[in-house]
Amino acid sequence: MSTHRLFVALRPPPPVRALLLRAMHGISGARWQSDEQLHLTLRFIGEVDHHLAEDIAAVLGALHAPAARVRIAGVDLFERQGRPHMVWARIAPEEPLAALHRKVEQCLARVGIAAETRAFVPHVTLARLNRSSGPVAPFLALNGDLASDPFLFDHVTLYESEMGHGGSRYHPVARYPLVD
Ligand code: 2AM
Repeated sequence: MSTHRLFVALRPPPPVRALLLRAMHGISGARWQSDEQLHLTLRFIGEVDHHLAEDIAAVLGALHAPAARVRIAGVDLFERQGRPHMVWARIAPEEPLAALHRKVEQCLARVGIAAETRAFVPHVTLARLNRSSGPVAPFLALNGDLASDPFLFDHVTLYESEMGHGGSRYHPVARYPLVD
């Protein structure tokens, strides 16, 4: 049976994506995210069958949570095995995002999705790096303090991820409004 690779995310509004996209250059060999790919994952679900995908889409309809007022608060690096692995944007404050993460987790528990064991680290991935990527220090020196005006995450999106050779494509499956 076919499966669906799902995740729940927040989509930055257009002016915030434009700010991020303007900053996204200056590391040779980096795989920069496209506008369509920019998001903040609240909960990665992974592969589920069609029936569970429908149950997840339905149960998220019960998500009654406040919209999160936040801002872009800098750009940073994740390392893996001592090498730069990913460039990402920080969103602050983190508490409203952590609260949303917990609410999504509670909804998913109702359809039998086991609680996540990894710590929730809110981030918007900007670029994926590999061994052949160029130095990141000049980019970080320029953008480490990248900041936006405050903005609102006013809905949550359930996405399906389709993995391909040119990177993943993310298809919105359903949107759930947050309360302003
Ligand atoms: P990333 O951008 O930090 O890699 C779709 O793949 C989204 O789910 C991405 O935001 C990705 O985070 C996240 N993701 C992918 N695999 C994951 C995993 N195993 N655990 C947590 N998040 C994951």
